Parts: sequence; C-alpha cells; structure tokens
Amino acid sequence: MRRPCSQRRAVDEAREAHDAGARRRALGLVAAVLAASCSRGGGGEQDAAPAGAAGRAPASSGAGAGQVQRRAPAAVKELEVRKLSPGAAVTIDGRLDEPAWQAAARTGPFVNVGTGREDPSLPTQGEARLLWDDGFLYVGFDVSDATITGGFPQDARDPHLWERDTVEVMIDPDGDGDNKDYYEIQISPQNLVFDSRFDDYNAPRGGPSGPFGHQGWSAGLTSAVTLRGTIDDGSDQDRGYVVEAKIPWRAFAKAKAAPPSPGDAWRMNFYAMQNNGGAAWSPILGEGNFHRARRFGRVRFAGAGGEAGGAGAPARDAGPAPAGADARDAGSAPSTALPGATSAAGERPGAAAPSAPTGPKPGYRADPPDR
Ligand SMILES: [Ca+2]
Ligand SMILES: [Ca+2]
Ligand SMILES: [Ca+2]
Repeated sequence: MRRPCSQRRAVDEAREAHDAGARRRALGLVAAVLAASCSRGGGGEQDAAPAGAAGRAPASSGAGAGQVQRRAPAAVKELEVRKLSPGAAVTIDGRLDEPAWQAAARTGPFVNVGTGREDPSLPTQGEARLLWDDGFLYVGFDVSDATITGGFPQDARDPHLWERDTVEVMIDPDGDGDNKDYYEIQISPQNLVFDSRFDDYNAPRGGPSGPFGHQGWSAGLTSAVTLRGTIDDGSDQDRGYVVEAKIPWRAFAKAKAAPPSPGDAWRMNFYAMQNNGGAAWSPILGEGNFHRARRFGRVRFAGAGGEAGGAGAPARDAGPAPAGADARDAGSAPSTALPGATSAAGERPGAAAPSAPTGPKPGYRADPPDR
C-alpha cells in the first residue's frame, strides 16, 4: 500500500526527538528524505514503518535540507559478484589474503544508515567482499573499530551480539525485497554467531528480549576472525577486526532457488555494528530498521568470467522451489569449527547475554531500533 509523502509525519516524528539538537537534525534529515521521495513522484515507500531520525546529520547539515536533498542517494546499492574460478579456493582462517579475495567484488566503505554518506564520526566502519560457488556464499568483512567489545560466554548460542560489536549480514533471497522469508546472520569479534530466520519484517518476535525470528534456525556457517587489537581491553588502542565466513546455500531453504544461477539477483545488506547501531552498505534512509529488505542492496551473481553479469542485465527469476526444498534441514548442516573458530549450529533459544551498555540512543542507529 502506497502512502503519500507527508510533511506532517516528518514533523511529528522530529518532534519526538528528545533534545533540541536532535530535533533540528531530525527535521533536516527527514525533510530531505521525504523531499527525495516526493521527487520520485511521491512513491518509493510501501508499507512504510515510521520514518525516523536515523543516522547523524551529515557534517554539511548546516547548509540546509536543499543541499542534503541533492546528495541523498535513494537508490539501493548494486553489486555484481563473480563465482570462484575453477580451482580457486578460500580458506576460512580470518585472513582475506587469497587471490580470490583480492579479485572479489567489494561493497566499498559502508555509509551512515540515515544519510547514505560516508561518516567518519561513526564509531565503527567497514567494507565487505563477496564470492560464491555451487556450495557456499563467501563473505569477508574488514571492520575498523577503535574499541573492540565482546564479553559473551564463548559457548553462548545466538547471543545478542548487536549489543556490542558485530558484523551483520541480512539476506532476502529472490531479489524482490519483500521481507518474506529473510535471514539475519551476525558474527562477532569473539567469532560467536547469532543467526535467525524471519517470516516477515521483524516477525515473529517474542518480546523485548526476544526471541527474534526463528532463532532455532542455523546457517551452519563456518567462520573465523582475526583481531587488530584486543577484546574488552581498554588499555590499548584497537584498530578493528576481520571476519571471513562461508555460508552453505542449503541453509536458505526458503529461497526459490539456492544456489543461485548466473544472472540471479538476491537482496542483501551488510553492516558493521556497535551497540545496536552501525554503518551499512545500502542505507535505510529512515524507512525502518536494519531489517527493511527493500533497502537492501542487489547482489547479482555472475559466472567466473562475468557471464550473465552486468548492471544492465535483467535479473533472472529464480523460478519455483524444487520439490522437497522445504524438507531440507538447515539446522543439521555440518558446522566445521576451525581452531579458534566457532560456528553456530545450535537449536537452543538465545543464551543469557551480558547487559547492554546503557546511555543515550546513539544517533547512528536505525529508528525504530531493530530490538
Ligand atoms: Ca582466508
Ligand atoms: Ca566497538
Ligand atoms: Ca540460530
């Protein structure tokens, strides 16, 4: 259902900002987002969650909403991801030093989720690389973070990693971005995993403390992390961490076709997070929280030589699900734990996590928040 641009909605939401500075930033930002939406003919939103003051105002916010509007990147990001060449291999060891990673598709620096622009003031920043083959989706993150935090029990299942530092992968297969049957995967500097499956936007949800989605789902992924710094040690200056993971296609049992074929496009987003906020590949621009699939970028799968790739190529419909696809048991996927690496395969609901840091709502988080 489309809803018209509403200046009143923008003002009402900006009024809710809890201090005058935030209110000014919110007004400017929301007006810019709405103006960009109106300039597309008043559309661009379907079943929109309340737009909010997501993200800090850009450094140039003093120049006024008009200038912000001209630079607002409303289009979702797109990325062509080539298949691993025959004979090429990726070793999941937390180092992106394989030749395949050097040639892999890169998202470029993540941006402020509210403005769509790079924002050096964000406490964490990152970039992701992607590869694929017939068995796996490979994801590599390089995250900048001056204070690496963790503190979860090392045997925790589906800990609430978003309360500290983590990377996040959101995947809505099939390319339509409709939030039906999408997946959330987080991997932390401790190499702990939170993974869950959702039927619809943020649903099901058990309550303020969860569970969040079908947490019993396991991606059956393999991951490794290397640190440029130390976790929970304030005596030194951290630089960040690297996450390397491979996710088996069979985990995506709700996808119409997995693995994809060259030419298929899936919707994905990538985040570097801290305290339930963070930087994103494709910005949300106030259209909801980090789960808003229509704001996820488009990942187009191409062959090793670029077959069926190209920004101008139409995305191929992945087609109907193969018979018996729903019977695939992602939870039983083998989970290979490398030395020093952990991969979630648990079916238990979320384990107790340390309490989240308290304080003012960070300006770089999605609004309404994911949790
Ligand atoms: Ca590696
Ligand atoms: Ca941090
Ligand atoms: Ca899980």
